[in-house]
Amino acid sequence: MRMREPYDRAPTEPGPDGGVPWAASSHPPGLERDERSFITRAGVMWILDQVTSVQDTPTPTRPHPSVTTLRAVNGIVAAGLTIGVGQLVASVFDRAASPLFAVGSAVIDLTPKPVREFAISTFGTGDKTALLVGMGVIVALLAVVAGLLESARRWWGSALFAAFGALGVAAAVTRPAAGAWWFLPTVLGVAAGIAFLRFMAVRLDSPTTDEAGTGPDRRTFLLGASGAGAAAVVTGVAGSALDHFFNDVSRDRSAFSVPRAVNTIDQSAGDDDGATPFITDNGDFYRIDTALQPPQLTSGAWSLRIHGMVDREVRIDMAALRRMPAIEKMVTLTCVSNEVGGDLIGNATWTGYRLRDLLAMAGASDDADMVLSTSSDGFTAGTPLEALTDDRDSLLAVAMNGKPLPIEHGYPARMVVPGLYGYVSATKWVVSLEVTRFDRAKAYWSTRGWSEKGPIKTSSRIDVPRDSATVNAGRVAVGGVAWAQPRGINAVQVKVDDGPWQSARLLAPDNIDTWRLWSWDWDATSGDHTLTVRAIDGEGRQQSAVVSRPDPDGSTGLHTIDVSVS
Ligand SMILES: Nc1nc2c(c(=O)[nH]1)N[C@H]1C(S)=C(S)[C@@H](COP(=O)(O)O)O[C@H]1N2
Ligand SMILES: [Mo]
Repeated sequence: MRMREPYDRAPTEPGPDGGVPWAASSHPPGLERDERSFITRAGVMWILDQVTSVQDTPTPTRPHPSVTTLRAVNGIVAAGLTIGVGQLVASVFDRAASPLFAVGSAVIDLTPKPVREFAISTFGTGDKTALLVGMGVIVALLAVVAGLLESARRWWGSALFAAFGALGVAAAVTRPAAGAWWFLPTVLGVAAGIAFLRFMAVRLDSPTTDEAGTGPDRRTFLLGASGAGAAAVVTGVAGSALDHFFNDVSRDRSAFSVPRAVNTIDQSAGDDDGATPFITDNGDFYRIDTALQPPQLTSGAWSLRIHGMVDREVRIDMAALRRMPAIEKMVTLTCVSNEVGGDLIGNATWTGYRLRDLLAMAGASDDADMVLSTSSDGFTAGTPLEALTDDRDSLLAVAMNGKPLPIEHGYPARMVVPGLYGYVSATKWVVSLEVTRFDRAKAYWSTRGWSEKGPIKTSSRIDVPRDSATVNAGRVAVGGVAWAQPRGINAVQVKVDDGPWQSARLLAPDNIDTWRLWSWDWDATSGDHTLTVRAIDGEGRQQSAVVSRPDPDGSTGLHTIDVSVS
């Protein structure tokens, strides 16, 4: 049982110039300086007491936090400080250099294939948030260990910080886009963390602090911990504010004018009674990439280097690019990780420049068969040279559905290649095209067990009714999408239970490079039913019914849904 400590002791403890510094600025009129500082200090102590569970009425079940708890808190606050300072320092140069993002990005790059697939199928586009939360939990646990160790065995907690600092530095300097100073955010962050950890451990371990965590140094600790905790938050927030100030490209993007295309495509030609909109809104478009934070690249800072097996190396900036004729084209992007029935697919109108024209400026060697494209954050894709030079009009796109590319979709420039999965072709934030050969270069996912070539497999999906839906007997509208870029879709068929395949109606527009909307009227009878869909591509070939996983070159199998009819 513990009693509240008498606060009237507080004002007699001298602060600098007899008061406390934070009382000096704003003060209620009519109070003497001593009274002000007393009130302020009493206020701070009151708040501290609330957060540390000291009660007026003796409550033996809620004692002071024990010194063990305080040691754990010490570790957590020190870790918070490390991360906050790291974010702040990184923001001045490049936020990707912060220990948090560098380690997170390294984890993404090192994630084994099954784990990545699990993450994408479990968290979808929220996989990055899930990673950050997971990292937060691990950091917190390690921080607690460090806090306890620092007291149990002097310097061991600091050593743990240093060890993880070394990991952070290793992660940062080995990022593909790393600059020479990328070690700095981690080093300064860890230095701040260790300084705090050590300083506070001395207070906590002083003879005046007993096992129950009481004693004068406890106050020092709590003040210090709250201060450092606040500092961690402030540096973190200031870091992201500075980052916005220095690196945010949203203003640059708003000022970017979409080039006028020399061709026009008829946007009104589509039937509008599809189960899914033919054009996917930018905001609804799936996003898949390895970037923990989308790279921030202004249109002025951007340029594209075309090099390798070429007659002459070319570097083209945005101004030069804009002098070329722009075209627009509807293309459905598809992710190789898309499961049967999945939603990692979207269709947009892209405005951009023919990659064929750009490659022609450099003059690709006849010996070359691959273009290794690289993004500003070091992602690479290996695309067959032919897919970029034949008449499918592969694009270096700068606009998506009439708007500058959204930052997470590759602003200011990305590749869009009809007919190939995104991982081998759709490089966002693209800054380099190396003309090379498949037997000389390996792209990001090809070094991680995925197929070198990624032609899109014929597939189809039922969007209405939803799986497990209940519908009324009678006429039920069934509909969805089917795709086989760049072969197009000849037919879509639906079957109920083990019944015969029945032809669905294909909606306009009919494009070989986009998905095709379809609909089918079902005369539903009561009971539980399974609906299955399959597509026949433009070459007359049926979608494969063999069930296979996305890994290594795209899933196959037929999409089915269960519906109960009442
Ligand atoms: N820079 C970069 N570009 C990238 C990727 C990436 O990880 N980094 N992922 C690719 C993959 S796997 C796909 S499916 C498409 C997705 O494009 P979206 O996010 O615009 O839908 O981008 C491709 N381009
Ligand atoms: Mo993908």
